[in-house]
Amino acid sequence: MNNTLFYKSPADPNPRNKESWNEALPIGNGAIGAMVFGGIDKERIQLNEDTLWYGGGGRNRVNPDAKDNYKKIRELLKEGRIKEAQKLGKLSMVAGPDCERIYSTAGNMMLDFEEKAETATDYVRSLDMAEAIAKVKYTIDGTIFEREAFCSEPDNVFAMRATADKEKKLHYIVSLNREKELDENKATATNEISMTGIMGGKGGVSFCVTVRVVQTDGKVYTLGNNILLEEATEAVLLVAIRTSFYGDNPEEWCKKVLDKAEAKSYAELKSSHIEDYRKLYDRVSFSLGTEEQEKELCALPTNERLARVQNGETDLGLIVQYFYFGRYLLIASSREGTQPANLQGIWNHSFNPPWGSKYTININTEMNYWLAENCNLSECHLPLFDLLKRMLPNGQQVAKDMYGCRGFVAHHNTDLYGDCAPQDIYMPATIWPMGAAWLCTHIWERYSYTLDKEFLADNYELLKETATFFLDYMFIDDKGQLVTGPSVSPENTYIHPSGEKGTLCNGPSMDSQIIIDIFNACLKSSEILGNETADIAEMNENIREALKKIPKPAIGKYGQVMEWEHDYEESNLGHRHISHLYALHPSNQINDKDTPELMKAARVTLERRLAHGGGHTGWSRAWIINMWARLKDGEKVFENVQALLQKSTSINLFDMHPPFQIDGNFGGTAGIAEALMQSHAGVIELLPALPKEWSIGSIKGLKARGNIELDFSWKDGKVTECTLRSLKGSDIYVQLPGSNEVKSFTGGGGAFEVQLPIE
Ligand code: FUC
Repeated sequence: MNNTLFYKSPADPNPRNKESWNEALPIGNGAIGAMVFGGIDKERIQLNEDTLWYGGGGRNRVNPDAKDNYKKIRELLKEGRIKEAQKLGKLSMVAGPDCERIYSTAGNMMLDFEEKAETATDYVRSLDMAEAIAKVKYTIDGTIFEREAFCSEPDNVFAMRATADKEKKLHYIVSLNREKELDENKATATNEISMTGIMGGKGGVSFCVTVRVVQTDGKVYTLGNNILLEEATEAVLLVAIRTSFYGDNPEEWCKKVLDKAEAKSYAELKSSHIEDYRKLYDRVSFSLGTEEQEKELCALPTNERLARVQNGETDLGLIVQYFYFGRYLLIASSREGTQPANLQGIWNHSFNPPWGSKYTININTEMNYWLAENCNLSECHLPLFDLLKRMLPNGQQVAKDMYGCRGFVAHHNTDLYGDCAPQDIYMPATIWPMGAAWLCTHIWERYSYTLDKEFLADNYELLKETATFFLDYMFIDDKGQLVTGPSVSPENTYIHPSGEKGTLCNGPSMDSQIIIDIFNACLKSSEILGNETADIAEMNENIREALKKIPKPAIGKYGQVMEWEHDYEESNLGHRHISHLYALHPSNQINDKDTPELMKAARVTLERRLAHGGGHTGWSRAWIINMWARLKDGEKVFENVQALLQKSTSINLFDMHPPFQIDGNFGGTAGIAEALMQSHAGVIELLPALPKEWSIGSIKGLKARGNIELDFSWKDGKVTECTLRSLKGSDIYVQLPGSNEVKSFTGGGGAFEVQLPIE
């Protein structure tokens, strides 16, 4: 039951009701996404396709004056002439146009039924996360109506089967609509309608959405641009969506995909979908509390459970569901060969979504993938590296044109086309040359978990080019340290000793921390790959020299980790970004073995932020959970998981920035895993930050670095059993809660498994 979200009433299917979208249930196959409302007289299926963006790629938006001015800005900043620096930055470094491309909805598929909503009884709609199927069921005049819908990865379609339990009671009219960029909306066969268009902006993709009604005992025909189904007992509705980004002729592609799907029975479509999905989903199972506790609340609809938690109750099962939902969403929005999960995964109803529903890469996109490795969905991580490869040539051009440097740079956003120039005219965020670098730390992260050398070799170029950029770009500042600049500590504001407020600065701490990770990843990768040509050897030598001069995390006057190179006051003490704790999480530069003093400082930092209202966005709260987990504070993990559910979660369990932003879902799931197991410090630590409220539980299938999969259970906070599988034969180092002893196990070369002796 913990795999099912359910509700006793529909989400209002009226597209004018913007609120109810956050009550609908998401399904997806990585490329196609749908929000299922579960309406009675009307059903709305809001559709998405992950390459349906405005405009094309290939624009060079770089401000031609950047190259001649960015070094002047460094000097102004050194001299404390903040206002002048910011003015020059705004005029000479902001790109034109200042906005990247924007993601869009594919539109709505509406189903009109003859029955009146008020006459329905026994209504229930649900999302079965174990099978990735959305379901609706209700009774009208003694007839039970049911629908179930899924997005199939193997068959590339949205499929929905509707049934009535009495013969010939099923009737509906299907139509498609979208408000913009619509060229055609018409019947394309006796059981098929289709809409096509071209997205605005130079090089915009052409798209096609095609719907077909098949496998029915009823009458199917079209009138205008509607499909009518009459006197049926059952019917299957298939939808294909495609844009020219993936290949020519989306219309033809949709037809072919539908022909293929139609040739299979619904049962076949469904079983291949389930089989494909479960290969990923079934790897992990999780429970918290006793079986009785788990059963107790399962009879309550999800919205009621959430309301209870929002009233201060604890619901361990809902935490498990939230964890499952994060994994579910990643599988549904990021499959091999599709686009990475954007700010909304793939689910977006708007033509002008918040922040363009792009890839914001000063935290959000990275957070989307924090769960990919430790929650055993490494394949779902892959689209991110495809995007990075698409960014590379653009980022090389930007490095050259904007900074006169070699290598690869991107700023705080990117889009479908991998645009790397600055985004917006927003001084706290826009001029920040670290986006590609932060994303590239994921290359090393994925390698650490999988030990997949082929993957590392395939992505090494990205690391090398990123490092090359910083070797060219960094400079020695007034403190004699090698730093970035002009840059920002996303998206915070400091107060200069002169009293002036500023965002643009030299040497924000986060930048140095990310570069340290990139440089180390480069050195380690070339050692592993044995690829030291003369060029690479020279670069590695330069990296080693540079590393000596890059500032390490330092402690400021309040005992906090310093956010800037100088110990400035911050103007907003409760700011949602906590960028300077990147070293604590996701990086491991601050940890209790090597840097205990910095661990204390990280705690002070977090407490200061929270005391002043930090964590007010969903993603900020999710990051805080991960940070408390790294600080080994179970109670703070608990408090913040509760707060995430209480303040930043809508009834469909979507994370609310607000508005909906998927990062908090993914970051929240990653943080729950991080509380149960960590492996960033070279040792697998079991239950490093277990809240006392979670004192009984078990988890199967988490992943630790070194390609080690583990299952363990606990009671009263103590591990009762644990199995570790070293899938590539790497040594296992493991530590039980409350003990400093590290147990080590070595295999005979290949994969091996150990059961932990628990005293
Ligand atoms: C960053 C954050 C905002 C928001 C946006 C998409 O700029 O500061 O809170 O999440 O990305």
